[in-house]
Amino acid sequence: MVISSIADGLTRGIEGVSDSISETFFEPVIRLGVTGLSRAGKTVFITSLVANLMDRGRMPGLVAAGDGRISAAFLQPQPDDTVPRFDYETHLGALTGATPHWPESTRAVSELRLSLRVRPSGLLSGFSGPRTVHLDIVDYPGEWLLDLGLMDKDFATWSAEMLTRLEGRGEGAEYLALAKETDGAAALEEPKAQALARAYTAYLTEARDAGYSDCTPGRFLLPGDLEGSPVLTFAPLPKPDSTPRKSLWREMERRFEAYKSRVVTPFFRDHFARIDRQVVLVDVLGAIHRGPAAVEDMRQAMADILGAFRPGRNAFLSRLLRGRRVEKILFAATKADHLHHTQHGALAGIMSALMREARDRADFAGAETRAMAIAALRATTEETRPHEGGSVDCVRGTLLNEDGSRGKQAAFYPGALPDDPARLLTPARQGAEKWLDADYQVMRFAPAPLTLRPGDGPPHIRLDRAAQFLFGDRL
Ligand SMILES: Nc1nc2c(ncn2[C@@H]2O[C@H](COP(=O)(O)OP(=O)(O)OP(=O)(O)O)[C@@H](O)[C@H]2O)c(=O)[nH]1
Ligand SMILES: [Mg+2]
Repeated sequence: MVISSIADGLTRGIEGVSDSISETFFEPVIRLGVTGLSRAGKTVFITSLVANLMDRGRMPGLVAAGDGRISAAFLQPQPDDTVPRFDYETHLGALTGATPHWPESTRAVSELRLSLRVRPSGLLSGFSGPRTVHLDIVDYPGEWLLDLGLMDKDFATWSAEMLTRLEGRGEGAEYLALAKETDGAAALEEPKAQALARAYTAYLTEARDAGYSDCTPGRFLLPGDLEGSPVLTFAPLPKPDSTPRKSLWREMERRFEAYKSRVVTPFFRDHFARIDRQVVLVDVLGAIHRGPAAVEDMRQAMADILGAFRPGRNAFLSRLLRGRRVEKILFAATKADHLHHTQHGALAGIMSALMREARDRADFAGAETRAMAIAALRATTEETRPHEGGSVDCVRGTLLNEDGSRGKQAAFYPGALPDDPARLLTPARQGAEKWLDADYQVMRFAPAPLTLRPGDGPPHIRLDRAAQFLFGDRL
């Protein structure tokens, strides 16, 4: 499937450039945002989605594909010339090569345009020929959404809030001590500013590794090509009594404002504000495995991230969106191939409950929402094994060693997820240290070597249903 489709996509793509301009008005564009915290599975999701839209044999749940109305799918040059292209071919090569491996971590926004030739359905089908629908897929780190909280704050307010938060955290002690002995009224010395920013970044890194998700400014952790630039060289400070011109405080304040206007605003304006449909990927199983604190932290991070989807609360975002809104949001618990299908319902239930708590605070400005358990790339097969006189439903796959090499084949049972999500979410919220009735395991599996029938994309779980919810109505 792979080679022919890519080659096909390339030649067609080139044809496409010349005739696309006049047609643009008649060709609907769907901008699909794909986000999630780091390692949630964004890259694998996009790669497998695109591969499965090119070869649609495993996409019966996408109605237009099931009905055979999609006659072609091809990659085209994306419309945004300054955004890095999602490196589909490299990621697909990683996942489907002779010794398949997971793709590298990606740390910035990227975009890909997939165009579909679709025959209309229903009454219109006899009257009009196929149309082209463009799917612009935008991959961006969920962490960047957390910066929205900075937009309606000034430096003094943000500093005070951050320093208070650090008080309660062991990870923050070192930075706090440094900030307290710093005189913000003194004249700016660049090495001092850099040392503060470095120490604050070190705190953020530690806090993130400890499982906290409220780690702003988000770009400190994922700086990309901004690394070392003044917009990333600030840190929260206690406000001195006087803040003379050219003081450290004044310069930090200026850089904070620059971060908002030069880093955060362009992201929301150029990417976020243009999204029509959104999928938020969540590694629920990974969090459950790490324990109640990780689950609670993830719930809070989700609520913060999802704040971006209720623009009414944020003056900055309301101005930017001017009434535009995301029409559908899918919350997908990823990596469901770690579980036997008999447990997928429970996983979707937990995803839904996590999302419901966030939704209680806002209605997502009218967006339609859904929760699902999916696996973008299925790395396991199911197996029922005898166990203590009964049987147990497992999954089997190739284990992934710590160093990334492929380990041995193993059957694996992660533990029974409760049917009632409250059995996990309540102790998490109450600050339990470990799960009471059960222990949940997670293994990392390597992607399985694939031999695909012509017309079939890579194996997945419910990727077709996810696609149907996200954009099936527009095909
Ligand atoms: N078994 C299984 N593992 C998956 C699946 N999707 C992702 N993973 C695992 O999750 C890891 C992260 O996936 P990515 O797609 O790179 O995640 P990401 O969100 O793009 O991560 P960053 O680019 O680092 O933000 C992979 O290396 C795999 O180990 C899946 O469908 N099944
Ligand atoms: Mg990625």
